[in-house]
Amino acid sequence: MTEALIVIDVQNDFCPGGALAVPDGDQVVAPINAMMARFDTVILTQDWHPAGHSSFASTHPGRGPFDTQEMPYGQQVLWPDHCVQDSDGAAFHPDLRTDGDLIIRKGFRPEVDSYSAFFENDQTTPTGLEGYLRTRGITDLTLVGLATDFCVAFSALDARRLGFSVRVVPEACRAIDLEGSLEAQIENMRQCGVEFA
Ligand code: VGL
Ligand code: ZN
Repeated sequence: MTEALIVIDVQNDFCPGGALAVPDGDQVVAPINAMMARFDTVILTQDWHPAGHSSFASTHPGRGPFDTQEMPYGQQVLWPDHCVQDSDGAAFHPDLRTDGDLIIRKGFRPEVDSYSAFFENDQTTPTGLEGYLRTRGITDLTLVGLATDFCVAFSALDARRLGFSVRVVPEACRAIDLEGSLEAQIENMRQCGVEFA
C-alpha cells in the first residue's frame, strides 16, 4: 500500500509515427500493462501542451527542433510541436491500460515546460503529485515510460529530492538520447540514489 507505479507520457506523439517519436517507444506498452496488475496505486502522466507552447521550436522564429533556447527559468530544448491538448498525438497509446487512479497533466502553462511529474521546468511550480502521494502514505515509487532521459529522469530526480524511494525499470522505458543525454541522466539518477531493475 506504500508503493505506486508512475507511468510517464506513453502517448502517441512519443511512439513511432508520432511528432516526437522515441525509438521503439511503443515497446514499453506491453511490459507496463503487465506491471500495472502488481500495483495498488497506478498514476499516469500526460504531456499536455497548448498550441504555440514556448517549448515548441515553431514558436521561436529562426529556431529549429532540438536547438537550445534561454528561457527566464533556464535552458530549454526546443521540440517539434507535440502533445497538443486534445489532439490524437496527445492521446495515450491505444493499447495502454489507462484504468489507473490518477492522471496528471503537465506542460499546460504556455510559458513554462514541465518534464517532471512533480515540478515544472522552473523547478518551483508544483503539479500537486507530491501531495497526492504523501496524503495517501505512499513512499516507494516505480517509474516507467517515455522518455528515459527527459520526463522519466526529471521525475525520478525530483522524487529523490523529495525523499521518495525510486526505482526505474529500463525494460519499460525508452530514450530520446540527444547528444549523450541518456548516459548523462542515468549517471545523474544513480548518483541521486535511483535504483534500476
Ligand atoms: C518529453 C520532451 C518534451 C518526455 C516531453 O515525455 O520525455 N520530452 N516533452
Ligand atoms: Zn512536451
